[in-house]
Amino acid sequence: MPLRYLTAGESHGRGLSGILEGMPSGLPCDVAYIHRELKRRKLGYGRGARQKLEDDAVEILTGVRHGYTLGSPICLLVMNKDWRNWETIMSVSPLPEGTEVKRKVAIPRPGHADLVGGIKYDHSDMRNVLERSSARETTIRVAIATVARRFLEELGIHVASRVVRVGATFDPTPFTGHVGELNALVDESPLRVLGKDSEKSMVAQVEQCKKDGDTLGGVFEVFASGVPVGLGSYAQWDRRIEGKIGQQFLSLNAIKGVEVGLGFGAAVVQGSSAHDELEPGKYTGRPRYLTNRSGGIDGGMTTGQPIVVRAAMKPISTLMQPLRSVDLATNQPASAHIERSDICAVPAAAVIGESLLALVVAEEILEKFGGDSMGELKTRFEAWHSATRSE
Ligand code: EPS
Repeated sequence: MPLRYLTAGESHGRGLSGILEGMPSGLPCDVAYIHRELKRRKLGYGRGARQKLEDDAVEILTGVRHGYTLGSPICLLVMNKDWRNWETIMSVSPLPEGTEVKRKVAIPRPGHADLVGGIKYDHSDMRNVLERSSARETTIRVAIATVARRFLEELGIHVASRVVRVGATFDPTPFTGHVGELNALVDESPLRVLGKDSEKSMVAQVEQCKKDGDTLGGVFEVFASGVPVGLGSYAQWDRRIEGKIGQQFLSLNAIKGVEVGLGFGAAVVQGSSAHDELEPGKYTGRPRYLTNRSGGIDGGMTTGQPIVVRAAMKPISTLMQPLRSVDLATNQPASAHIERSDICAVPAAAVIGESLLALVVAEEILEKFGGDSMGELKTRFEAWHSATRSE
């Protein structure tokens, strides 16, 4: 049975909920572990005021007993503290006759879902669009994915991330360490970046954008280590694991590009510099790779080397110095709607990217090894992993 999950909730509604179906029984699962990842999602210089407002305390409503999963659906809940300021605006019940509805959105923000969402769902008040299209949804997606992350850690698989670009500043610092140690290295950095010089330049850019009422995007890199050989398949288009990774990352707000391994860099080199040559392994009797230009994926399947994914995030769509737009009520030129927002959310997107990669790897592991309990799955996983792992 595939790993499935759904989320629900609006940014300023009562709360956010999510259901994860397909996780085996016997997995340790507690709110403290999930809450730690939700706090990491708030990281980053340039994050908006909402992050200070919310503590994102998560409740586990179902599927867990005495700290372990039951094998039944896991329902998580994160209440919005900000709801108390939006009770009338976001009231589920009809408002009393004559109540003025505040914070209506009639002027779309270029780059967000406002205009197209209003057309698609026939909403004249585009708040009905932005409330669900907001990146606030990633709060519950990270909560759900953190259960999958814990599942991977039980199997010795770790995910981590770092920022490699903010606006005009690229960080050339290579990361060659252990994936499990990366987050401790970068979480203290205001932009979650390895290079100190790059960090200074990125901070300066965020400060300038704050002064100019502008926003910034960038590029982040996500790793998964300890991944077994053979997740995904070349046998059918929709089983290629890089396709699933692409869908997950492109489903995240503001992501406009995804690459695996060398990615677009592979387009500018010759084959002799693009592929991972092999040599006889010293200990396993199996070939070992000399490089990891493939980013841990060849032919739709994991190679056993670390998965490396990079994603390009466009700048946040809400500018305090608003862009040109149109008042849909009058079809007259107007400045775009302004909503509380971030200046730069690339560090947060990197943390969310860890969750997205964890969801894909967990789904593929369950697909390959099956198992209704952690014991059953671990036996199969360990047998396969020890017989096929690359050096
Ligand atoms: C976000 C919550 C949102 C935004 C931001 C990210 O909360 P609010 O709208 O109340 O400020 O701060 O969302 C966006 C920038 C966006 O364009 O959707 C969060 O929790 O990540």
